Amino acid sequence: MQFQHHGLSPEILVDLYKAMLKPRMIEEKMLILLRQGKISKWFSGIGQEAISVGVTMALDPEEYILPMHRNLGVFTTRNIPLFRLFAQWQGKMSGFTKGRDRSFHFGTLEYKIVGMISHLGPQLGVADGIALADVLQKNKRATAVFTGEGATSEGDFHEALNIAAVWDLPVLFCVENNGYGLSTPVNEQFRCKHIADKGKGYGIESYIIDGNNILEVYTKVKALSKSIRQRPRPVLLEFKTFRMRGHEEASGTKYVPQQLLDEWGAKDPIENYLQYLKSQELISEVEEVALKQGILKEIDQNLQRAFEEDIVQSTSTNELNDVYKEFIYQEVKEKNEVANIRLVDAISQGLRQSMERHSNLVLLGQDIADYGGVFKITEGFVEAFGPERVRNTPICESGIVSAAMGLSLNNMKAMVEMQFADFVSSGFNPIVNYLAKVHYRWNEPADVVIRMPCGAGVGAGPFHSQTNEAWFTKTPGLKIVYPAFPYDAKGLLATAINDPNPVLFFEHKALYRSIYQDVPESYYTLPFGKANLLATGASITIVTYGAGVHWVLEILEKHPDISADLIDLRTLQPLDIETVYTSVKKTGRCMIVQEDSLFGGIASDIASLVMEHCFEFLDAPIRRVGSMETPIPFAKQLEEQYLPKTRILEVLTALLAY
Ligand SMILES: Cc1ncc(C[n+]2csc(CCOP(=O)(O)OP(=O)(O)O)c2C)c(N)n1
Repeated sequence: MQFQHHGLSPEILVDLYKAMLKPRMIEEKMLILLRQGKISKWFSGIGQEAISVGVTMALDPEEYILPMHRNLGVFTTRNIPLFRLFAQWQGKMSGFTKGRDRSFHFGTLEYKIVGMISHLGPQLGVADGIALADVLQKNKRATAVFTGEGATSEGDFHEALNIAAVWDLPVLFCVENNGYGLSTPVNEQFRCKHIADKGKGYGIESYIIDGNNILEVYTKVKALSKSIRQRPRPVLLEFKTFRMRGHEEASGTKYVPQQLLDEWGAKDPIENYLQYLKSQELISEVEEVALKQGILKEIDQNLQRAFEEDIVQSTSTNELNDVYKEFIYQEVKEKNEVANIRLVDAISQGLRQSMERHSNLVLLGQDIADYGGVFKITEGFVEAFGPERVRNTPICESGIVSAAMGLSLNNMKAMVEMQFADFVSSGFNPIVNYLAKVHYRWNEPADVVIRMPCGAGVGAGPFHSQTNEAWFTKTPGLKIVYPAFPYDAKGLLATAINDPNPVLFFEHKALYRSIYQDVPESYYTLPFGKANLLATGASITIVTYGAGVHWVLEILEKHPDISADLIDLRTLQPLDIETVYTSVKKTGRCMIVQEDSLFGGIASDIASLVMEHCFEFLDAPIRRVGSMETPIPFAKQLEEQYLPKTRILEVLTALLAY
């Protein structure tokens, strides 16, 4: 192995060795503890230390690094106190996740580290968002994100590189090609010769670096990070290396030919570098021994501290309180001037006023810039706020939701417009696994609003008509808003943007241009978790939201003899179930109307809650009305048959006669 010092000072040359030695020695200790049953799982980075250490040493301390499961060297090089790392691995309080997540699945903004989620790929898009925030805030900084060669097969890799390319984001995409993704060798993972070959496809620079040679890693990354700070652009780096141990310790290396292990064993990044330093007389035997003793002592002392710490204790209240970041609702009262506008106008106005109030708010979405979005909500926004804050995105929902997460981690707020709510399925993973869980896992909120133009009745067929709120009401950590009127939509959108938690904001397309209301022209907010009682009556409680509200209103108008409480939920998470209980206790009957197909929807949960809490007050069974259990058909007659609108009166009448 050839080492060239590239004029680096003796101190740096030795520091690089020290920095690699520490994670190696920690790992060796962990392997012993694993055998003793004192820790549960271990993902080894032995043999790959030069990459984590070289990249981290090359970056400035205030630059973000997004490591994966084999990058212990990132954490140690950023000087995280070892007892905190050990406590993290033991699920203890001094760790970074209060015992809620394991191993390297955490971030710590104190050290500018943003750890992975198990799904690997979303990490790459998060790096894009962090880098975008740096560019927008005029910080001349680079961001480094790690991935294995296996995870480059995920769509997220493609999306993140493509986004970074079209937006000229200063991201170092660091691929550690260690030969295997669990048991799958590279030739079953991709067809090109090198991962670096893929850079060309994205129109970005790429380099192959010997990942076992610390001097090559450090000097190349140092030069590239300097360059991309000055001239922001992404760079793809393929580090050639090898995974010397099993995917995790329990899975072994039986499938790896011994010859490969021998070849790469001879290229050990630490041992070879030590010999080089000795040949240059930069380190002596005595210094080497003293260094190792020092690290060993540090490990033992810190381990003892972590072992001595009590196992984590919590209460269910504590756990529940950490799902969301605390948000103290600030009421902003409306002024008197009103205009009679449509739902679509109210949303546009609310969004525009939020852009004026929050200079760190960035809008992301397909065709939202000059084109104004397919529903024209952002028409004129580019002129008002500039193309940096109103950004057309490539068609890549997962990458963009991840980028929104990254913006939030780096002091910005993000609003993502799904072109149609249906397409959120392509961004589902980062929403339910990253945004929803990040505050509970490591106390950082996802300050992201995702706008969801949804709903049927517009003859748009199975992929442009869904109202898919139930995909998300299931997931703790998300807030779900679903207004039925322009006034509510404007005020609730303002609150959604103020709230630092991830909010899915549903906007019914069929209501966009059909529902008018007098709406205050000034900025105002409305609170989450407060249903609206739209009609009062004695005989039955009707609970609904979105288009359902207008269907029921139409029926009540046509049948003034029906004496009903009509509750518009407005937000589904938080859910104002108390208003429902109060009403049911008065009326003794309850019907819930939802537009989505019935099974597994919010109506089922409300029915259960009412049954559990109001059983003695009920004079009739609770009835749910929803769409048929089919995809949404295109032809008008079929769509009408699918939707519940024509079945509401029948159920209502039956319930009243019960
Ligand atoms: C979306 C997803 N699919 C599968 C897995 C299971 N899994 C975890 S790591 C891994 C292999 C990753 O290989 P690579 O990206 O090369 O990284 P390495 O482990 O080699 O460092 C697999 C299949 C996962 N965590 N997430």
